[in-house]
Amino acid sequence: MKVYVSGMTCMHCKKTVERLFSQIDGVEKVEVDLATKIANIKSTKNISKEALEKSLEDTAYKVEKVE
Ligand code: 9UX
Repeated sequence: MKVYVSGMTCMHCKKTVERLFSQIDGVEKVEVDLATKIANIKSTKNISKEALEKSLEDTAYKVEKVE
């Protein structure tokens, strides 16, 4: 799945979002493309938008769209 995340500007942002999304149950692999602001997630089950939002709730990043 593809997740559009706003607020990321640097490599640290990328790493933080990748780490937080990786901690969600069922997520196997996360790769953030800083240029497009898209996090590509490989998972064993469907990850809800709510779960993604919750993982970023204490950060400056925001889930904009999930495809
Ligand atoms: Mo540095 Mo990336 O504060 O937000 S982690 S720009």
